[in-house]
Amino acid sequence: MRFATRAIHAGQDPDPATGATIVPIYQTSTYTQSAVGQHKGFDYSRTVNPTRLALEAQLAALEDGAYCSAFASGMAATAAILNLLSAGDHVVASDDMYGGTYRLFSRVLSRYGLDFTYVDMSNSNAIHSAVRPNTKLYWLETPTNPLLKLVDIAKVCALRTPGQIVAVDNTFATPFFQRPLSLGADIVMHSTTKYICGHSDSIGGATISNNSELAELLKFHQNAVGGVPGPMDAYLTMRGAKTLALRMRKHAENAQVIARFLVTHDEVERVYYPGLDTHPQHELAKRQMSGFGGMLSFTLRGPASRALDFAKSMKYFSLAESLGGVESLVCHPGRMTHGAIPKEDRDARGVTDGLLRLSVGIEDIEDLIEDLQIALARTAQDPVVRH
Ligand code: P1T
Repeated sequence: MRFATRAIHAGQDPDPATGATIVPIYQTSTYTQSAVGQHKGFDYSRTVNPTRLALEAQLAALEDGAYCSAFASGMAATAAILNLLSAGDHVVASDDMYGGTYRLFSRVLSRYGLDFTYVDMSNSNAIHSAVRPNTKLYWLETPTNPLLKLVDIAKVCALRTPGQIVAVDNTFATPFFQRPLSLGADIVMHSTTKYICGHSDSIGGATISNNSELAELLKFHQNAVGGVPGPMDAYLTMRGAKTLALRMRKHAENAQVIARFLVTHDEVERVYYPGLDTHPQHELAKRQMSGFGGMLSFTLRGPASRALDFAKSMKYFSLAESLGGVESLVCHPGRMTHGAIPKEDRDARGVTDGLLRLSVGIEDIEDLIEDLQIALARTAQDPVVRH
């Protein structure tokens, strides 16, 4: 089965009880047993739920994985992966990543005796020199949020020694454009809140793996810790994921046009998009991904405060956190999604106060370009552009 067919058919068998073509929302916490321990494979919905099972089968198939555990959020999925570690273990992580992941690592898990080293993972020498005898996990986000840096997944996997785990947050690329398991990763993680659901109406996460031992442990933690999605959210995510292929093509097509428009505009200082041949890792992007995605970031000429004015002057790009929905969003990472990172650290990593991030939706591209043109003119430094 090819990708778009898998998205529509994997895990989507007719309901065994009724023949319903669409997987029902099994809105139940528990299941009646005919005698103690005698049931149809379902005993309690934190442990197992038919709607969630269908979503897990669908997501595993999309990532070319054998096993999936669905979670209540991307953060819950990340936490479950970190639950595989023990006090005293060390993690090598990207210095550019979602601010909430950094907050979980630095303010929660470091209190539990885990050690983190943050490096520029676009540089494999830097990764190599960060490794310690107790390194247990490589945490990769690629492309990174919000600077769209790439990490060479196969190269990191080649560094891995027995007992070490390579986990990839594949939220930005989605399995439509990038399959980390086929590049050697042990675990793929998703915030399904984003492209996989695709309609900004549900929060969710997932872990996917081909390693039965790791998958068993992740399932154990899914149940033991309990960060599971409800059946309604599982259903919404599954429904959204059916159109992932169609949506991703359009997200990437629109983002490429916008990146080209911005990179040639006099009022724009710098554009971060892996689909531009000026992106320092464009060659890796072409090799590792089958498309460049719908996320891009940029800085404007002039004072950093201009970014704040720009962000609020748009019509179709809603000023909002999150990404990956059909509607376009603009965000100021420094004040919004990455506000949990101290300012000095943000500045050192390039997440400056002048940086803006776009989640390019699937609206008509002419409307999106017009929206950008108007906001650029409204906030222009150059009076000729302004009028
Ligand atoms: O929000 P949640 O579903 O818990 O997912 C967290 C998460 C994990 N990984 C990446 C790469 C992410 O971008 C996110 C969430 N990010 C945003 C809310 C954002 O606007 O960047």
